[in-house]
Amino acid sequence: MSDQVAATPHLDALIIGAGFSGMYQLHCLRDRLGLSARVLEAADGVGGTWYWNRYPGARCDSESHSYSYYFSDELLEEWEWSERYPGQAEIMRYLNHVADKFDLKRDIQLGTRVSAARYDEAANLWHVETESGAGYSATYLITAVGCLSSANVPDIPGLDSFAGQWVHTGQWPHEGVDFTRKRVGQVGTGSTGIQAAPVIAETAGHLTVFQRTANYSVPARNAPLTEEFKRWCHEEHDEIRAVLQDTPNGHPFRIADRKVFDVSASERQEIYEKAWEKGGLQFRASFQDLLADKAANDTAAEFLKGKIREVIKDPETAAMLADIDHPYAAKRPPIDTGYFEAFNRDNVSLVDVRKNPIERITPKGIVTADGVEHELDVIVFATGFDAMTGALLKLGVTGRDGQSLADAWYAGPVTYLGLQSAGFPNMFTITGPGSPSVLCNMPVPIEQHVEWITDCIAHMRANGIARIEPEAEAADRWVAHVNEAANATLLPLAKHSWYLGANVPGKPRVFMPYAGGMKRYRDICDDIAAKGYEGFVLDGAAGDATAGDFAAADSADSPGI
Ligand code: NA7
Repeated sequence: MSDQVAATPHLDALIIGAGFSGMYQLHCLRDRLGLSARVLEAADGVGGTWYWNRYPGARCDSESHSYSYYFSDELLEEWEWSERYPGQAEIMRYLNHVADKFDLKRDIQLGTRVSAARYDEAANLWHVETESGAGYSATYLITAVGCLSSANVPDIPGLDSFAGQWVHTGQWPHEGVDFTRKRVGQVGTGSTGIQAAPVIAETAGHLTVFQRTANYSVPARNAPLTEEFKRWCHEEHDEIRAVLQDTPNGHPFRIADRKVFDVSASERQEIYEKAWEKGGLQFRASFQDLLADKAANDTAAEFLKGKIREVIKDPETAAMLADIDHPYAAKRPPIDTGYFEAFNRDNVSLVDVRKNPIERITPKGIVTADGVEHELDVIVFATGFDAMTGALLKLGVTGRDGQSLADAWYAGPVTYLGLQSAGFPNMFTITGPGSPSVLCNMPVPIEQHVEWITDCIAHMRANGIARIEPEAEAADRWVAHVNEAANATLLPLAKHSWYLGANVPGKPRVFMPYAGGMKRYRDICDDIAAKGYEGFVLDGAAGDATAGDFAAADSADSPGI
C-alpha cells in the first residue's frame, strides 16, 4: 500500500463493481442513507457481467419482466422490455437507463481496477488502492464484483503459439469477431456455449464444438412480448414482485406441488411435453421433487435425452450429445435457441474431448489425444468462470492482523450468510459464496442483499456501532448449513460443476451457493437482524454464540433449485 493512501479521499462507503448490485448499493447508501459513497469499476461502462459478455447470442435466461429491479414502481412503470428474454444489448440499455435515472454515474469511477484493499484496525478503515496507484479510504467496503466475472481460460500448452485469433466469451472484443467463412473451434458447452454455437454457425465456414461434458438444454422459445403481456407487467407489478419474493429461486413462476411419481407415466409425459413447448427454465418447475429424488430426476433426464436423439440426424453425434453424466439441473440448466438443431448443419461438427482430450494448441489449431490436428482460424473459449470466489480473491483483500482473504479461504470460502467473513470487519459482499445468488434469478437476491446491508449500516450508525463482523463459529455453522442444504438436493452429484469449483484446476471442491431457497434465506437474514444481528460481533462484543439454528428457521420451501 503506497503512502498516497493517507492523503486520499475518505468516503463512508466504497463499492467495487457497477453491475446490477453495485449500482443499487450506491443508490441505497447515497440517496437513502445520505452517505458519501463511490463505486470503482474496472470496465469503461456500467453493466457488470453484461458489459463483458458480448458474445454472439448473449441473452439472459431469466424472463425479462423478472430480470429487473423491483425497488422503484416508477422505474417498473416506465421501462418496457421487448422480448421474452432480454438480450445483452437491451440489458445494457436498461442498466444505463437506471444509472441515468438515479443519477448514479457521477459517483461511478470507470476504468478503475482495484488492486488491493487493506483493513486498518487502529483507524477502523479500509484502504483501497487501484492499479493506477490511486488510493481511497472508507468505513465500509462493499464488494459487488459478481459471481461470474473472472474468466476461466484453460491453461492449454501452446495457446500462445496459435496463429489465429482466440477469444473468451466473457471478455468479448467490443468490435466483435468476424467468423465469415472461417474455421472456428468452440471449447465449452455450458449455458454460454449453447447460446453461442448456433449463432456462430450461421456465418462461420465451419464450426467445431469441443464438448467435455454433454449438457441438457430446453428450448428458450424466445419471442417478442405482446402488447397485452407488457400491459399486464405494468398493471400487475406488485403481484409479480410478490411471486418473485415468495419462490425459492426468485423466478416469476411457482414450482408445482406434485411429485413425479404422483402421476401416471402418460400424464408425466404430457406434463413434460407441455413444459417443453412452453420452454425456458420453467421446465424444472414441472415437479417439486426433480432436484431431490434421483429416480424422479431420471424421468426428466430421459425425456430430455430423448428430445436430443429426436432432433439430431446423425446417430453418432446424437449419442455424444445425449451422453450426459449428471442429473438434470444438477449443473446450471441451459436454455437455447436452436442449439441441437445446429448439429444438423453441414458446417458444424462435434468432438468429444472427455474421451479424447485436448492435448495442445499449435499455430494451426487444436490437437486432441488421438493425434488429430483440428485446423482453425478462430478459437472461442466458452469455458466459463472462476465462479463466486475468483473475482473476490483478485481484489487482494487483507483483513485484521494482515490475514489475506485468500489465506482465510484456502480450504474454500467461509462466510456468514454469504455477506461477511470473520476477520474482515465492515466488509460486505453482495451475492457472495454461501448466498443463494446463482441458484436464483439474480436481481432478486441482489436487491435483498443490498437492502439488508443498507439496513445493517443504518442500524450501526443509529446505534453508534463502529464495526461489524461475524463470529467465526457462526460462519462455520453457516458453511455447515450450506453443505447440509446442498446435500438435501442432487446438486452435488454433478462432479464437473462450477457450483463446486470443479471447473478450475486446484480450486477447493466446496459447494458454494446456498441451495436452501431464496425465501428461506430471506427469512433467516431477517430473523438474524431482528435479533440484534445474532451471530455477528458488534464493536468487539460477541452476540449469542449459540445463534444459527438455521434448519429450525426452515419454511415450507422446496429446495432452491
Ligand atoms: P460453464 O457453465 O462453466 O461452462 C463451461 C464449459 O466449458 C463447460 O462445458 C466445461 O466443461 C467447458 N470447459 C471448461 N474448461 C475446459 C477445458 N479445459 N477443456 C474443455 N472444456 C472445458 O460456463 P458458461 O459460461 O457456459 O456459463 C456460466 C454461467 O453464466 C451460466 O451457468 C449462467 O449462470 C450464466 P465441464 O462441464 O467443466 O466438463
